[in-house]
Amino acid sequence: MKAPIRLGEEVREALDGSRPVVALETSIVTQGMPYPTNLEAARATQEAVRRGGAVPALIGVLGGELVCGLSDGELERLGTSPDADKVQLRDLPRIVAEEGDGGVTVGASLFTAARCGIEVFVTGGIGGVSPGAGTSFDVSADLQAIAGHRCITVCAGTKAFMDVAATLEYLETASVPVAVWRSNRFPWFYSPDSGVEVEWRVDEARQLADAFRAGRRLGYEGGMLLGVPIPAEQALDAGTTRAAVDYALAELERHGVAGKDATPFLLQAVFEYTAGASLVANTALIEHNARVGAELASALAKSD
Ligand code: PSU
Ligand code: MN
Repeated sequence: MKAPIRLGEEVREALDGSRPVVALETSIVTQGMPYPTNLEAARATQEAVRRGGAVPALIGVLGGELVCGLSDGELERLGTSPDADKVQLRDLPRIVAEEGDGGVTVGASLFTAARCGIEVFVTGGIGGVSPGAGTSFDVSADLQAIAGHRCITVCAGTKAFMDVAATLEYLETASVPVAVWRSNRFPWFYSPDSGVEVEWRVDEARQLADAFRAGRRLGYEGGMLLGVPIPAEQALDAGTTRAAVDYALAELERHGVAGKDATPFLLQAVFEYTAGASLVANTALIEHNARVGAELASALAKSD
């Protein structure tokens, strides 16, 4: 049997030397963005991590091998493969056994990052509590994974078509500390402000690094969440986000799409409604998150 998780060489060296590493997901590459933007965005995100002084670790499944630290060739293979699955945490055992290919969601990425000892993970937007969750029970598995793995997730909020207030309620129930970067309100993915207030604002990476360390000393085993508002000059205005989300949710209902296909469907509907502007914003926000994530990983490395 192969080793359960293969580390990319650069990632292994960085971890061995206790240098900062930032984990990255790939469901955004295989389902979240169209080719070739998916590859361009993944490369730009890795570049932003490097500029911030950390080593990027793209996670994915290739031929049944769970890899933490995909090479550029492997990224390209994943981003052009028509058979690449969306691998949620529960899909990992099956896809590995079937020797399949797949992009990993936030949940599956956090599982992998935590097992490799990586403490910072960057994504665009996390899954959340969907607006119809009261009857559909559609609550993303990302939330449980954030609660259950000792890693800080850096995101621009939950995806805009989720119920932000309900998602934050869920995270409170799950005892996940939620901080927002230089703002008092949780971000809204394509737009900087969801209108929902949070208790914890951080203005410097060190503040969050200190809290993470404190949690570790106390024996806190869970994760933390950092919401990073998209920079205003790259954001969609709130009215556009609202209208695009309403349109996408109506389309979802009209087509009866549910389960793991819902998120890719909604992203595509928002893309169509905004004539591509959502994709530009999505690329910008993940790059920005990567910069903040690298700062955070550096602060954590220093505080060890
Ligand atoms: N945000 C994006 N694009 C994406 C996703 C999030 O802008 O593709 C992916 C992430 O991988 C996230 C997943 O973990 O969608 C959540 O899916 P679901 O809502 O089905 O749990
Ligand atoms: Mn869902």
